[in-house]
Amino acid sequence: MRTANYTVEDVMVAIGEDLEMMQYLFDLHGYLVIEDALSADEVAVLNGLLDENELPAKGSKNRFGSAPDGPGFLQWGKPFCDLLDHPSIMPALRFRLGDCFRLDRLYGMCMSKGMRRGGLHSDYGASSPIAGAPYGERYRPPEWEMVQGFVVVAWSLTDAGPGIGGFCCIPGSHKTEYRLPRSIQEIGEDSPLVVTPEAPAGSVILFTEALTHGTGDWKADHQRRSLLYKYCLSQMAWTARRVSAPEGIELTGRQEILLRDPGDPHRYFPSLFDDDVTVYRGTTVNQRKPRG
Ligand SMILES: O=C(O)CCC(=O)C(=O)O
Repeated sequence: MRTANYTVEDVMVAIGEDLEMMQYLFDLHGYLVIEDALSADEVAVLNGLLDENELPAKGSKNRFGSAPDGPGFLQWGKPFCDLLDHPSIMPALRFRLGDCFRLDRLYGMCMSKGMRRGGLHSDYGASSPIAGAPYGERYRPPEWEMVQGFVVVAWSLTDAGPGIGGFCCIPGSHKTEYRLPRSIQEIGEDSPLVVTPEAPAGSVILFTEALTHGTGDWKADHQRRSLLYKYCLSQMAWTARRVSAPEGIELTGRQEILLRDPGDPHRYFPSLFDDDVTVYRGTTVNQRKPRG
């Protein structure tokens, strides 16, 4: 384990890395890559299940297995459900989202050689479409506007990175109070400010939705395969629709919590980090037991 000798380019950390360092790097850059988050066997099993489920044809749309509106690709097998609370990601999700968070939506992305990029965007903060921030003026979100409560976990099932394509972003952009300049928006990943992090098969990229990010052109002969699980604070939601539990697949208690409706943390939504999850008067409250 490295301790203090990181450079500003470092975003790739190892499993078991010092959490303090991971937290700092995530906060600094707005994203983090965890190397070898999945074993080679886990990657092979997930890819095998994707092969059985016929991904979109070459060159056609790049998303598959989306939810809400059903369980999405969770229905394709237990290994997809086991990614919901995989031990490789839970410590990092916890330091970004606290003890109470939920899965808001998910989808997969596949791309074949020559497929074109997706524009740079962020869902929260100065560059989000709902903020309506004027270009070139400092934007301070009003008190009611949430900025950092969404984290995307993108599992890489095939190699992605510089010279290949995939997820790209402007490191640190989640902190800026200025809207993305139009000149950068126009050239997207060709801007020297945009990086495409190395994300080999088995690694996972975590990023805040306040980060300016996008999809680069896919240049490799192999297919891009990435599974995106989008988590948010328990009291938040992107839509009124929900990801439903897959049929015929047994979920753990913690996975069931992740699929719950939104609720105030601890009061109406239990901690994910407490084994003592107790149903209390129709709601679930951790560490509180019914009387009598
Ligand atoms: O992984 C990618 O290609 C980018 C995903 C994206 O744009 C998003 O999550 O909004």
